[in-house]
Amino acid sequence: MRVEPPRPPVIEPAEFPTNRGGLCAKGWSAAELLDHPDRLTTPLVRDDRSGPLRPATWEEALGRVVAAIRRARSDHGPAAVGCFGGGGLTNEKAYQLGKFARVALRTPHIDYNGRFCMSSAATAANRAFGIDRGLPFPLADIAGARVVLLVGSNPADTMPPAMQYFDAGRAAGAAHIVVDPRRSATAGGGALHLQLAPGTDLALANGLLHIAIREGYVDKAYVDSRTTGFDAVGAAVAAWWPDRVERVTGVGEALLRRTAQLLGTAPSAMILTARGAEQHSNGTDTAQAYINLALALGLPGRPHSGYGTVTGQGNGQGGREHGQKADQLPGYRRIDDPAARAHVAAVWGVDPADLPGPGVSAVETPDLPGPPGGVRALLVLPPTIAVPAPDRDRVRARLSALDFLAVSDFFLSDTAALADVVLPSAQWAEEEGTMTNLEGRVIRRNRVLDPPAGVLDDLAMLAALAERLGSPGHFSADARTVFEELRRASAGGIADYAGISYERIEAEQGVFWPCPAPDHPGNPRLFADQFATVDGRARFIPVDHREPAEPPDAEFPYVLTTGRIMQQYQSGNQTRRSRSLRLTADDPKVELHPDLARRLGIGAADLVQLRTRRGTAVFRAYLTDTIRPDTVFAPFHWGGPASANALTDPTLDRHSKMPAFKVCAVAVRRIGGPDEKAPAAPPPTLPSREDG
Ligand SMILES: Nc1nc2c(c(=O)[nH]1)N[C@H]1C(S)=C(S)[C@@H](COP(=O)(O)OP(=O)(O)OC[C@H]3O[C@@H](n4cnc5c(=O)[nH]c(N)nc54)[C@H](O)[C@@H]3O)O[C@H]1N2
Ligand SMILES: Nc1nc2c(c(=O)[nH]1)N[C@H]1C(S)=C(S)[C@@H](COP(=O)(O)OP(=O)(O)OC[C@H]3O[C@@H](n4cnc5c(=O)[nH]c(N)nc54)[C@H](O)[C@@H]3O)O[C@H]1N2
Ligand SMILES: [Mo]
Repeated sequence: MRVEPPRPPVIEPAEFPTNRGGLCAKGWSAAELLDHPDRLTTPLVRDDRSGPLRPATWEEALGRVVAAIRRARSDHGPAAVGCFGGGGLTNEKAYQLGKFARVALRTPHIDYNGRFCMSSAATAANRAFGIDRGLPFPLADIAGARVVLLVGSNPADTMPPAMQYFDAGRAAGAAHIVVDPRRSATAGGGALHLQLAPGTDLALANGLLHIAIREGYVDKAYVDSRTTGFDAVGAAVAAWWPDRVERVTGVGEALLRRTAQLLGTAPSAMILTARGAEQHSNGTDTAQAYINLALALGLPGRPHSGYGTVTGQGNGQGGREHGQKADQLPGYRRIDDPAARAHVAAVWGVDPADLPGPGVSAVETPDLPGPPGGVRALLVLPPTIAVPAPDRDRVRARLSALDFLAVSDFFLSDTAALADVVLPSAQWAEEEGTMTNLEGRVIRRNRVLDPPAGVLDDLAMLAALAERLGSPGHFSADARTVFEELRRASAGGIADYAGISYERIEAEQGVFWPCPAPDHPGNPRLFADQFATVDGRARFIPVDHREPAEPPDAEFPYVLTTGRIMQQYQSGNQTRRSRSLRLTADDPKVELHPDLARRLGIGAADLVQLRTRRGTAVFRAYLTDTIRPDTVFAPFHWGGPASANALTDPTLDRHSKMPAFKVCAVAVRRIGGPDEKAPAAPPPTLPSREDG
């Protein structure tokens, strides 16, 4: 970014090995948000629950947070205070928040929005490989893969700068097979499109492995020398013969055989999953089934080959490594491992016996006000909960039932609008730190601007709170100092950053973890010789398909799936405020097949109500033959009346606690014509601004 006084700053392309100067529309327009009029520049407090938020000094706001924490602790014990973090935070902030929860608050209850994102694939990769690094190879390797199976991933809309590597592979004749209920922009340019019914990805994977075994595509030497447990998986897929898979998934036998043949005979092949396959109540087992397939074909560790999950948020990878997960300590250590506790406690200068144990997961956190011993006071660092969590109305009710809610953000989110205290935070260009990208490459975020007057960054805010709480240990407000501590805390762990420094990141354009020592080169490609398991072998784990929790029935006859559009980001708290993005996508649309629309009497651009067992939401109809006729697709970027998460199913994956965002039963009906006003609610602003 180039900053020339006066503002606004200008974003320009730069040579960097991951994106090679490419950004998406949201990146190019991100500078618009730095001095946006909605920007929070002073803390806000509420004098009583039904009253409005009003500006306050930092002294008053932090005083209120500390008083609420003390009250919850003395009335109900330390576990009555909870923290909620996010994959948008820098490594330093995620690390500091995890430490703050365990040391300053002494609560087990901290979790983060990656629970809604990465947790299924992370759990599966840990089980199979003993390590969870989203891509175990650089993004650029995709260009060299002769076959790529993309399962529930739409990078053309969700990661446009990554598409150059897919495009390069396609131009060189690679076959890309896309598994998606929609012919997405990514599927459109691929060789094959498997348009399966939502929630049937596991049956598809088991069916492909079944064919691979039958047709002799299994790499026996690899399976014998590098893995364990193949026989049990072979037995588990024996009953998934192609015509049964066709009945369950809706993908024809010929396409299944062709896919297995392409994967099984290619000199190099990659299998990539993303949220379409993972955000299900069987998401972990589904990711596992694709790992089983990759292992049987001998892919992980071979050049331009392997299994990977395409991580989402800017720091989705680093955000899941350094302790803001309920069961985790820095360096991807387990909080229930005595050796890990001893190591981290020594770095933090506390007694290991004083560190709490594992807490509950993100979706369960707002449930806690109910039972005795539950969370009464919650500190939310970045994410928005009220928009991205499943079954929104229940979540909102739970948040309102808390004794105290504090939120830190740079714009008033739907969640912040419910808070007792709102703390204004710095934005990306105004703070230093590191992020770890989807390849496991640790990169720098440089500070090029000062935050607006009155704004504290999150590190300084946490340090101020820790001091006021009289916390043991040291909480620095300086990102470099925190990173130096993170290096020591992660040393010897799975995600080992001990050898990474700000200077090396700068000089080497990022460093891949694990990097245990300053003279270690970092590790761009994992698994060439061994896996991170105790015996160095990867694990096959048998998994079986289960029906989605909520199959369609007479009252809710269709399948709802949700996801992203190119121009909006997540809860929309940032992108819905961007003038240039609003010009192109401010009208929440539900995708319907024209045949379904005709049957329901719905025309193009009509207003449509979606109804599920949780609630209702209103979207404008977008008719497209790229979607299955039994399925509708709604983006989740809007709150208010167009909230997809008023509809979604909160059933959790039993291993990862991931909600079933990608499949539930829905009823669809027309409620108005194309002239009726769009249902998009603007993002929340301060009351004074609404008045004037
Ligand atoms: N139905 C449905 N729901 C979904 C999904 C889906 O596919 N379907 N996907 C899920 C997934 S994968 C994800 S990742 C979640 C994401 O959903 P959210 O967690 O809601 O993600 P964001 O909108 O990025 O929220 C981040 C908030 O933090 C603020 N913020 C960003 N950086 C910082 C910072 O450094 N400090 C502070 N204090 N604030 C910051 C932003 O302004 C924003 O308000 O949604 C999940 N919800
Ligand atoms: N524009 C934009 N880009 C983003 C984000 C954003 O909010 N907006 N968020 C970022 C984040 S946090 C994430 S996690 C990534 C997510 O990136 P992706 O996983 O690519 O995004 P989604 O749109 O959630 O889902 C991908 C595809 O899954 C398909 N799908 C739905 N149900 C199923 C199913 O049952 N099976 C299969 N196989 N496919 C299914 C959808 O049709 C969709 O095309 O994107 C990142 N990039
Ligand atoms: Mo995500």
